[in-house]
Amino acid sequence: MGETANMAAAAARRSLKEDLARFNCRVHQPDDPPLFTREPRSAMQSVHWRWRDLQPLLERLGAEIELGSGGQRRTLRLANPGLPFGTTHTFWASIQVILPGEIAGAHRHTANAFRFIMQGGGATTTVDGERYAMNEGDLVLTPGMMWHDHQYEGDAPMIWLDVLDISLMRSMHATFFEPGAAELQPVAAIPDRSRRQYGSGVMRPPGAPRTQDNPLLVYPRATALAALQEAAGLEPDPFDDVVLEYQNPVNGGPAMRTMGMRLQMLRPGVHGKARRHTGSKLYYVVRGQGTTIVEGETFEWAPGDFIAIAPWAWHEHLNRSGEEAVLFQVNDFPAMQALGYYREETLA
Ligand code: GTQ
Ligand code: FE2
Repeated sequence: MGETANMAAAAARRSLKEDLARFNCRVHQPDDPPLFTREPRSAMQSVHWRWRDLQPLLERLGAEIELGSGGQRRTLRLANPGLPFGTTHTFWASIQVILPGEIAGAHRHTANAFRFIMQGGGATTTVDGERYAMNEGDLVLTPGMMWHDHQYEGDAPMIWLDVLDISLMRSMHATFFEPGAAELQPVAAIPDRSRRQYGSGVMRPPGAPRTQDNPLLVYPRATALAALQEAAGLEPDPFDDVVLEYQNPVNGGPAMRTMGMRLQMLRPGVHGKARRHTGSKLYYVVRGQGTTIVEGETFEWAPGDFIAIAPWAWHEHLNRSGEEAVLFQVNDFPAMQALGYYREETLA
């Protein structure tokens, strides 16, 4: 084609585009970006947050940020530098700081949330009237639209990891939030009801629950660690060494609808196989030291560190130390699986 013919063709394409746009329509033209990529491409970055950097920031937050009323929270958010919002494209992870005598007032929202207690103990959280103690290593769930407030009477600041599927909720345009009528909810006469009913993991009151929704709201540290010790007697997992998922005791599925939580032990000398998958995840180092290699980048982690893994990024874990390492993990696999978008690949 000559120069004039080229210009005429470009003008015709532009004219077609403009005519279609007037009616809120489009057609794919050769100079448009493709609809699909061969494999996932994510702006999310794999990131390592170090406890030695986070700790002074948490102290500053405690000293400089007032905790307001109306359901406010004081949190240090782990912000992904590749994204405008979120720790990953599906969830926000934050470290919540609560000081002696404080109340984080009642509210509810569509986002699903949970807390994994990082340091300290003695706070309580009330979820739809059910009150739970929060102590180091415990996992407490706040499923979507359940009322929740936190109260702390201890004598030193306490911190926990909060994870909410806020980025997913926002991308689904499904944000609802309501402040509570009062700062604290009325508390039911029987404490820890769901743990008394379902918390042993092996026994429960007879009779079928009415729904498949997870009735269990708390997973105490001692229960989770005992299960992990038992699992250490199984054949090792080729990727994760010893790994267990926090389960919905009614159907054996993940504890939350959108987010999966796991506890993992990497024993000294272990070198897990590499894997990549759709969906994102975040590790919190509960104890020990180790290495995670993500797309050729080496993250040397220590207690209190966080590591986010981007979608479809190759990653593998090593423990070159002489002691066991324990990682807590949150992922978005339940949401991905519900939508049929979960895929993974491993090296042969
Ligand atoms: O504790 O209810 O980190 O609503 C973000 C939003 C914690 C909470 C967060 C929340 C909460
Ligand atoms: Fe909340």
